Amino acid sequence: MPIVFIIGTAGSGKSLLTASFTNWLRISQQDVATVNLDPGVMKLPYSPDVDIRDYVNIEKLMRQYDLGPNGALVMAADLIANEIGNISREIEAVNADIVFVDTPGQMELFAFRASGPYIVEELTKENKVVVYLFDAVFSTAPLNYVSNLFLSAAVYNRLFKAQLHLLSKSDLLPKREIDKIIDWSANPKALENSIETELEGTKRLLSRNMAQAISQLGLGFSMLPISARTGEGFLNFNILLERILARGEKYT
Ligand SMILES: Nc1nc2c(ncn2[C@@H]2O[C@H](COP(=O)(O)OP(=O)(O)OP(=O)(O)O)[C@@H](O)[C@H]2O)c(=O)[nH]1
Ligand SMILES: [Mg+2]
Repeated sequence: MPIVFIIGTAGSGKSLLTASFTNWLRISQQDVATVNLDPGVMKLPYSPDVDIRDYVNIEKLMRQYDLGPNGALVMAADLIANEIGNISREIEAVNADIVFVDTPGQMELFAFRASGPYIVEELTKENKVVVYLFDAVFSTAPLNYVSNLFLSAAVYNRLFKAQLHLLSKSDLLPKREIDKIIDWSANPKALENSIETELEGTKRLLSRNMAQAISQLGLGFSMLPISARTGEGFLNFNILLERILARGEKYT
């Protein structure tokens, strides 16, 4: 029962992808479970089989400890870590073929505090995969793209699980824009060319150095366009997931 963590910056499409991809898998008769790990979410586009809001209540934490929303989310992340045994048992009891975990909107709370990697490590002893979403709309400019690349490398560095990369909301961009970003992901020279032609001054220098640093990390990198609205890319996403789970590939 592998566990797939859907991670990405705020609003990158984690919850809608969890909803529509698990629906798509269910239509092809797969036994799928969903877990909501976002304690602050008000409304979800799916009914989670396991819901962190049954364990921690943000509004109650804000009232009880006189915290603002972010303080309460930090506290919630630590409380979730304390409940990890119970949550794991709940997931195991669902007994699905594959489990999709929708992570909190505030990615930095999940990936960059101590509790996030602990949760990823301890949430059952099953095989884990991280799916990192690049929001297509925010990836068209080379500097934004390279900054997000850095974030994804930082997430890999923190969680250290097999990680695959999706270009989410691909339906919102014309095909030539999508092709350009996919080309950047597959071909460092193409990214370098765009940095040299589209940017100037400090932005060019910064992007060039960041792109080179990522390249020197030696992390293999390719990206798949996907749309949680149209279902585009689902078939290829599923093939990639199956491959990564079968072979235990690291950073793809
Ligand atoms: N057109 C389009 N819109 C999308 C897609 N995926 C998500 N959205 C929209 O983008 C917004 C954010 O989507 P969510 O799924 O809530 O994103 P999220 O990453 O879960 O957001 P947080 O949990 O708040 O960080 C919503 O308005 C979605 O309807 C997509 O593939 N295509
Ligand atoms: Mg969400």
